[in-house]
Amino acid sequence: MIINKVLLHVIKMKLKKPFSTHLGTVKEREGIIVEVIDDSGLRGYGEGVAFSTPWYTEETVGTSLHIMKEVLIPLLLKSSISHPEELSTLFSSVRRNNMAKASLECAVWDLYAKQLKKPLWKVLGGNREVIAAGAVAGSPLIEETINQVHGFSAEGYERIKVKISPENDIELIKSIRKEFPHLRLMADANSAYTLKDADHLKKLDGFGLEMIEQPLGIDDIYEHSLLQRELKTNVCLDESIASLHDARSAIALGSCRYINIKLGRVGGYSTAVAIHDLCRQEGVRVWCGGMIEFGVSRAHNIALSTLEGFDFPGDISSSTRYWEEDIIEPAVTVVKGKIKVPNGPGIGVELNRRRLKQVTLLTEEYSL
Ligand code: OSB
Ligand code: MG
Repeated sequence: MIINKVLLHVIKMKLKKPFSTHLGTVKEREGIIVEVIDDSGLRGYGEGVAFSTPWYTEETVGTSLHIMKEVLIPLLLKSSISHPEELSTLFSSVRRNNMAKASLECAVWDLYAKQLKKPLWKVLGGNREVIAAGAVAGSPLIEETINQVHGFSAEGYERIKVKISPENDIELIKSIRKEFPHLRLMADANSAYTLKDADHLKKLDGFGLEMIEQPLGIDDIYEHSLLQRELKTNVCLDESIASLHDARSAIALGSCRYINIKLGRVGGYSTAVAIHDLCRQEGVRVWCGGMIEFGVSRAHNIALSTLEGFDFPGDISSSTRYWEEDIIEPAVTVVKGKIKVPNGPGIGVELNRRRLKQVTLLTEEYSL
């Protein structure tokens, strides 16, 4: 593959409604849209999913841009790779910075599939024509969270996640269960608890939650294994799993029964697929996480979710969940809780250049 140009578009869009966790509130989303262009003019698309500030992981839009511009893009432009798998070796001289790596790696996979004139999901070995969607409520208020759950449920979402913390957990889950006794419901704590809260968390066992995501420390694997032993509710790890090695440790220790796989958090498809394969072999279930992302990342999440092991609905919602208008066409739509996987080459969606331009703060071009 000869990649002779890379474009970065830094974009910013207002969310329709602010999204809150116990860590803070996202009102506007910045992101980086990546285009890698080959010698015949074909374009692969990726998206940098770091936030403006390091509230979720250590990376930010600023650190991603720095690592991409100063290190990763020069490496990519001067290399000659024949397959996107080779990027993990090419980028191995750079520690972590997984979201920066993933944005380029995913763009190269898209380009590679377009060169083959095949949908990316088929190139990856996926076998699902339709994937199950899932929505996440993000309000600090119980009333408003319940309203959001009503809205999602009316739109056809069959699996709904809510954010919890010690301040709202029991009351929130109890009130939702009262109105939705049979809903596939799960809770994400984004590391709001410590092991001392084990007895408190046991109180959630009676509500039939599908799982509780990342209750303990963002880089903890060991204490989650102690907690999982105490809880009936399945533990799912998100923040703690940034590599294949992390997944191996979590499985060996029995720290979780689910792993939320995010392309950005693990550095792209190579590691995402390796974690998926390992989990299947070891009987740990996986699903695809979300990052309040724009359409390019949504399209990649859809491609990833066609792999056999992604049999639990992920945090993949329609473009209209967060955006008045997305930057891709066609936008992602959810019908009866499902998303149809596009069949065009690569990720199967195009950039909506008019919309992209409206929300672009800065575009930079790098070439050989
Ligand atoms: O912890 O899964 C998370 C959004 C931003 C950062 C972290 C997380 C989330 C979500 C997914 O919960 C929300 C979505 O993309 O719909
Ligand atoms: Mg999470």
